[in-house]
Amino acid sequence: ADRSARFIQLHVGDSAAERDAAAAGLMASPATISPKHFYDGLGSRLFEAITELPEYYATRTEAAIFETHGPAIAEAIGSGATLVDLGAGNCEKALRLFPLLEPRRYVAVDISAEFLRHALQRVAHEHPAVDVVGIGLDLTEPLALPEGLAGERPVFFYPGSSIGNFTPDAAVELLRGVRKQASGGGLLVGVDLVKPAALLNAAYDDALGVTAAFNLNALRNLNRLLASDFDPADWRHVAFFDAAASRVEMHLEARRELTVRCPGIARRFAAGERIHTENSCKYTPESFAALLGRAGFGKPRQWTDAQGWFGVFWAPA
Ligand code: AVI
Repeated sequence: ADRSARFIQLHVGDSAAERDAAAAGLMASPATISPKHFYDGLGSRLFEAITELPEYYATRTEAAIFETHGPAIAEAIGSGATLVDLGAGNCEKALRLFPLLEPRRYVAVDISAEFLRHALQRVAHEHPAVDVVGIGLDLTEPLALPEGLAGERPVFFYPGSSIGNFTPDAAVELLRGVRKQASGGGLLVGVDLVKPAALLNAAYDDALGVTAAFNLNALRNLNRLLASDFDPADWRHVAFFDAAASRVEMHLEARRELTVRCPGIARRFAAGERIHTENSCKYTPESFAALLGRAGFGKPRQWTDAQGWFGVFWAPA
């Protein structure tokens, strides 16, 4: 018989605090929009499209690492754990691990609750032996899973280099929280590695303009949250690798002088002025192992592709 997925909403979006934070980012100099505002239903679908772009190597390179080293990774981790999928999206990556890890329970966490709910219906239908639980949560909020949910041997799964969207200090903070809840288990995490700037620049500024649409969609989401009047047509997508900071930065640049208005706020932008929307930090195998150490994890195992473009780390808690 089918089992249905349970769903728990831990963080409710559109709260007053979220609006205040978004308004403060808009008024800041330089202005900022948190990358969490990319991911409404459309944004999640645009991100799925990004992962299929020829320029965006990350998703397929990570998948190839799991394909090649799956058995070794499974041997390091063991089977029958609770798989806690951080930023589950369409759950596809975790589903590929099911035959290797044979989890008892699958806990999928994502900010885009509706998108996740939809994906989990399929997971529960296709894997009736697995206890499937969805959690609607913004990972910029402290991660506190309901008591007992992670089980005795929690395996946290954080693929896709989403950890790169936090600054290193914020990443350590997030991973410390994960480690505390992963006791008896550990963290399986995918990390994008430093590579030639031309490859990185193309990956974040693709020829079809899908990444540009993904970036601009944050303005629609902000309009919904703040009742602001951003017109995406006034803004240009900008993305570049900053080698000194070891990160790709995404920005939206005003095509002309303009003023964005919402209740109680008028923010003037000069032509060419930018809103910083995302950092995507790139690590070396050594710098990421050091970051895991700062978060309190034990010595990690790591696997990479032949070109050394992407790394998968298993860090015992
Ligand atoms: C989700 N995250 C890991 C993506 C990245 O590569 O930083 C988001 C993204 N931004 C632009 N393209 C993809």
